[in-house]
Amino acid sequence: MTNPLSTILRSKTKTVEISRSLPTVMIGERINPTGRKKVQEALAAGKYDIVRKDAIEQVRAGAQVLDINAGVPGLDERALLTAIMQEVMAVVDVPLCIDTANPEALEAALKLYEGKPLINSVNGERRSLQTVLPLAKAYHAAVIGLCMDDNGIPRTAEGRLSAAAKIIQQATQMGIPIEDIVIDPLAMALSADSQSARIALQTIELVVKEFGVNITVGASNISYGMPDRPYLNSAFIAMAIHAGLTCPITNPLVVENTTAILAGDLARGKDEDGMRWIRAYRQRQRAAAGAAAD
Ligand code: THG
Repeated sequence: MTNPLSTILRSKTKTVEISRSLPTVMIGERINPTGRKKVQEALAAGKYDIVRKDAIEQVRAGAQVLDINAGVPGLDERALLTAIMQEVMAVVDVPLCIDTANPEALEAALKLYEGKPLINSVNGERRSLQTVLPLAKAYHAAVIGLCMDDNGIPRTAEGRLSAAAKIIQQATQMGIPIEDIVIDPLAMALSADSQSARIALQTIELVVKEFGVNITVGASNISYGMPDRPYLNSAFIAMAIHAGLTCPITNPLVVENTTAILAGDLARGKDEDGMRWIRAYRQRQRAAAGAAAD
């Protein structure tokens, strides 16, 4: 096993370290208008109160990084992404994960950001490598590399390892430190392919063994189209932590997600004396008692 690498992210005043020898870092997924009609309508009307609430609640629930996605059909992504980031930075001070496939929006976001963000994402396609990696380098940002290339998403873990290797090779050749690359194995819906979670898990194992880099994953993707989504997501999260996941993109307001992360960390020896597990339990007890008293 390669030594665990440390990815450092920074906001104006906070530093977050992601490493396999530290507890798992939760990246909050909720600032994402995709599939949220009400949020799309509010943003189109220039209303940002939902965004601010989503930011505050996720950080309160333990998110150490927030993913920011501003993809609303028909709206200018560059203007919307920077506006959302400013709203978020006004209410919380955690590092941001800039979730866009639009290079102009990405550059505007990087220009604006005070700190060291995580770019979400680059992939192994020629055009993506050529546009995103120079931006990551110029702005000293960390970057998520998706395990796909010009031929699409490989069907095997070995194929995805090759896509990761290509991204890591090109990035490091340009002078981006390997510890600033976070690999996403790509978790796809189990409803479309019952092997998708297994392939993602195996990809994590191979990439960790070969490179020791940090690993993210969109943890709720696998349950898309299935009933009882939280149970599937939480089982997958715990298994992925065992495989080497270090910073899932997930909904911190769902207790099955936060407990799966804490349980995975405790089971992997990343929670000394189980203190984080016990503290989270007590917090939930207090919250329940408070709610009952209201
Ligand atoms: N990898 C990387 N980035 C990603 C993904 C990934 N960014 C986007 C996505 N996948 C992760 N983010 C989300 C955000 C929301 C949901 C799923 C993934 C989601 N939303 C609810 C739904 O569709 O049912 C609706 C909103 C809600 O009520 O919470 O599931 O894979 N690098």
